[in-house]
Parts: sequence; C-alpha cells; structure tokens
Amino acid sequence: EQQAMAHRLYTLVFPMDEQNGRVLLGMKKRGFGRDKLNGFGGKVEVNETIAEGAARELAEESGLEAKSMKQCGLLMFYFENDPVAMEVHVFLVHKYEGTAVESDEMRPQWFGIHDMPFKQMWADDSLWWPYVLKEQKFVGQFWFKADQVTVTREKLSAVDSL
Ligand code: 6OG
Repeated sequence: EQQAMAHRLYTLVFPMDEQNGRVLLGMKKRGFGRDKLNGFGGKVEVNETIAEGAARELAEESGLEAKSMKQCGLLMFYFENDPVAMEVHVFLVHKYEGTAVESDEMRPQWFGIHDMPFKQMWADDSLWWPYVLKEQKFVGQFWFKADQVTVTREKLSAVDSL
C-alpha cells in the first residue's frame, strides 16, 4: 500500500483587478523561486488558518490588504530528491485595500489576465491558469526535476469544491 507523502502547507495569492482585466504578480527577489514572477504567498504558520496565512503573506509581500478572498485551486508539487511535497492553496482576491508596494521579497507588477508572462513563471502556471480564466476550481499535481524547470509528470482536473 502506498503511504501519504510528508507535505508542507503553502499559500499563493493572486490579487485581481477585474475592471481592467489585470492580475498582480510579484518578481521574487530572494529565496525559493527567485527571479520568477508569481502570486504572493509562503508557508502557513502554526497558529494561523490557511486563509489567514494567505492574507498575511499578501500584506507582507505586496502591501495589499485582502477584503475578500476565495480559494480557486489546490496544487501539489513534488521535487526530485525532496521527500517533502508542497501543498499550495491558491486564492484569488477580488477586493483589497491599499496600493502595491515593493517589499524585500517581491517587486509587484500588473499584467493582463490574457497576457501572462508564463516564460518568467513556474512551468505549472500556464497549465492551470486557463481554469482561473474560466472561473473553474481545480486540483493539480506536478512532478518537477531537481532543476526546478522540467515537469516530468502532471495531473490536473476541474473540481466542484475544494
Ligand atoms: P516561500 O518559500 O516564499 O514560499 N510556489 C510555487 N508557485 C507556483 N506557481 N509553482 C510552483 O511550482 C511553486 N512552488 C512554490 C508557493 C514559496 C512560494 O512559492 C509558491 C509560495 O507562494 C513548483 O515562503
């Protein structure tokens, strides 16, 4: 029988400007995923819920305060030679307060939702972003080589609830 793999909880948050059809991404300046554009997020801490962690990371990294947040996806990432999987809870923020500001970790920039800079993003993003555009919830599993670029296996599907 197969045993559940050890995993660690993360959040990934995309602030949406629906009026202008834009999404806020951040250029990661340090740490894991450095020099990639991504949503905002990080590890969930022990004394917070996943949603609280998502809002906290968004505020820390972008300066935006979430006023309404919805989970849109659940992603599992497995890296070659890493026994701990990443369980990433993906959220969309449609209402927020504040203005995006650069932080130590992220340089925020708005992009058209139909004009995403996938070449500068993680390889999985171009695969599941179409679900976001269709307002369809999704779950995905992606197996990466240690190079953090090559996806060797993927599973992705639409779900009714998360
Ligand atoms: P910190 O190390 O900054 O948290 N993340 C990924 N995001 C995408 N789109 N694809 C991946 O493919 C990712 N792996 C990790 C989750 C890491 C942040 O990076 C996201 C967190 O928001 C492998 O604390």
